Amino acid sequence: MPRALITGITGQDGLYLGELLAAKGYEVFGMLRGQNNPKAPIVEAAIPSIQLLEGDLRDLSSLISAMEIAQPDEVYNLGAISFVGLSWKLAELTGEITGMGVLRVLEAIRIHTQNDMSRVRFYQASSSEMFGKVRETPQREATAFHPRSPYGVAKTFGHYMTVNYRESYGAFACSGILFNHESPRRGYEFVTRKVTRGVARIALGLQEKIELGNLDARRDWGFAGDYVEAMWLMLQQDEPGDFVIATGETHSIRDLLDVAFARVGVNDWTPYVVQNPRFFRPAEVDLLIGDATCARDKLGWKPQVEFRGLVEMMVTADLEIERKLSPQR
Ligand code: G4F
Repeated sequence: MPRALITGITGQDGLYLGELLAAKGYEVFGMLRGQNNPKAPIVEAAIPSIQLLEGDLRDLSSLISAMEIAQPDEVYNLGAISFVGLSWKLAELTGEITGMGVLRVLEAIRIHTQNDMSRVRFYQASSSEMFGKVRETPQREATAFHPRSPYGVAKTFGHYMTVNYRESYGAFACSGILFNHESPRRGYEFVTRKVTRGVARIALGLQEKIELGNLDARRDWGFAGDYVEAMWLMLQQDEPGDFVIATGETHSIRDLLDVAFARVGVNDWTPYVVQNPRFFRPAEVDLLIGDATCARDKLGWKPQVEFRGLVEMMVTADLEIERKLSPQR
């Protein structure tokens, strides 16, 4: 039975990846921060066979202990402060967890394996936010980085550390440069979920408006369930590498609003959306669109859910959740 350790098990990707690995017969260990983490029951309900461990990306010794308990064949580092907007307010902590956390996991593997790092396969959750102010379109593995937020800078550090440990110690270390990926499990702070929840609540008469920031930014949005499959595939190859994971389509926040509101029969959303400067960012990433040709050719990966299907899936799920929360509607 292969053994996998996942940091960031409580997040959207951690849950989908844990489910995927458990279904493939893995013994799955999930790392959680803090005693009595309130999200533990959610993880245990989604992945009944999960074994939860305590550990913190700020604490190397806790990571070494996690390696000793889990004895993993594969480590997936998904833990991070992942909300870009927050990273300006928590710039130092973002550097500590999202950036330095990667180095600590790599060090924990190096110490645990006594420098024989190829024994443990490592996946780093890198991000299209590293492209930032994009140098070319579409973005691919060879595109230069120009991050625009403390989050993007921290992810770039983690990415290069992953490459460096591969080159320095022969680590089987892969970096997945994932473009935005969403699902009904997405946190409410991200724009897709904020919109799909808002649309559901407006349709049910529970909310009047959605307050947003920049409506003109464009993102390449895919389905998180498809993207965790790519993470696993990267670690099953003969050689480690870096891969862009994306749909190859880009849409604006306005397009997102069009599809989400159409799902509840509203064609003109302008009366329901207001812009609030609070949600604008000090520096914006205007356009992201990925070229996942390498992933398709080398991993045999391609996304299954397209943009419209994704947004409709999320509105449908939010209608169900909001109806349950307000049964009188
Ligand atoms: O949904 P977002 O917060 O995602 P963002 O910043 O693109 O980052 C996400 O994807 C990355 C992959 O590229 C991940 F690495 C990262 O961890 C995260 O998962 O914002 C998307 C866009 C931005 O341009 C933002 O300015 O939506 C714009 N936006 C407009 N109004 C808003 C809002 N974003 C949020 N969160 N809230 C708003 O009210």
